[in-house]
Amino acid sequence: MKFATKVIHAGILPDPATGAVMTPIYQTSTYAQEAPGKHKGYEYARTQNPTRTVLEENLAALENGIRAFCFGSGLAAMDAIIRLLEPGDEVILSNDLYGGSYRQMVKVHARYGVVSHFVDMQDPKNVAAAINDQTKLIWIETPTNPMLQIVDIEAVCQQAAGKNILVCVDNTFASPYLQTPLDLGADLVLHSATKYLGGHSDVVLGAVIVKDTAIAEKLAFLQNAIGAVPGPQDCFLVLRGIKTLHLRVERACKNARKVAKFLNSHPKVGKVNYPGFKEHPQHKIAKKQMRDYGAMVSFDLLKDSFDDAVKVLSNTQLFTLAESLGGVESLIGHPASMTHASIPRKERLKVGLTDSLIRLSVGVEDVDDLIDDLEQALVNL
Ligand code: P1T
Repeated sequence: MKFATKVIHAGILPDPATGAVMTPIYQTSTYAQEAPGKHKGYEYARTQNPTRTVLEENLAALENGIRAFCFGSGLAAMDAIIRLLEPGDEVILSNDLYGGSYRQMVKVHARYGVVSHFVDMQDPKNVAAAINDQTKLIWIETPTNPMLQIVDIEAVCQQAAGKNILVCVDNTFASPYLQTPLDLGADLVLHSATKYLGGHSDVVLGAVIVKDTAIAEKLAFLQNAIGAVPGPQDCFLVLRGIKTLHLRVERACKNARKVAKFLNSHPKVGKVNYPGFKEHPQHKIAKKQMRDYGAMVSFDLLKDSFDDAVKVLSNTQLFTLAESLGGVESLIGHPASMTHASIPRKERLKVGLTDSLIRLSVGVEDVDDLIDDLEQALVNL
């Protein structure tokens, strides 16, 4: 099945009980049993829910995995993955990544003995240099949030091969329409389905997709034992969003290309981070592993001024100032004070996350209106 067919049909059949074409929202906490242990495969809704089952089967198909597990948020999904590890185990992560992922490793898992190393993954050799006998997991974000660096998934997986090290790719920024990391050698894929999968800024949900039965069994146990599961209505919303994933992402990528070009030639703008530019240091890798270059763009101002950044952020009319990304509407954000505020300034500056860095999630509106909006916000600096 091709991608555009999978989003609509994979794992989705008319409801067996009624024929309902749209997956029903099974708003129930429990299921009637005929006799103890005699039931239809559903016992209690933390363990299984039919709406969630359909979403999990659809996600497994989109990422070319064997099973998917849904959680109450992207960070809850990350927490389940880290709980595959033992105290003393070490994790190597991209040094540019979502602030909440950094905070979870440094402020939560570190207390239970899981050690994090943050390295520049733009060069896979840096990953190789950080591997030791305790390394059990490599955590890749690509494109990275918010600097839009690209990590060569295949090359990093080769560094981990044969060493009993799992590789997880946070595929939130790309979505499975643009990139399928399991095909490139990764063991796990994480999604904040809050973003492109949901696509309408109306739901918070996370997912993990795997290709190995033994890891699937461990995650199924953790999902039930810890219980950070999403409700059926949220699963329904993500399922509905996924049906148009390819159309939305295709259009958003097209818009982002034009927005990035506009910014790149603007006299008030400094560096524009967008993997679609030939000058982007990993453009060739992006071209190799992605279908298109995504719809996230970040840039700083020629004069690195926090006050000027605040002016731009406060003056856009169509780009809404808000955290999050991946919805149909364009958003604008300030990573240093918003999504990445939990990362110490010194660490942020190391990857180029300046005080004036502005991040755009380009939506599916008419791109001329988006460009006019940015122009009027930049013109009076
Ligand atoms: O918000 P949640 O569903 O828990 O997902 C966390 C998460 C994980 N991974 C990446 C790459 C992310 O960007 C996020 C959430 N990010 C934002 C809210 C943001 O504005 O960047």
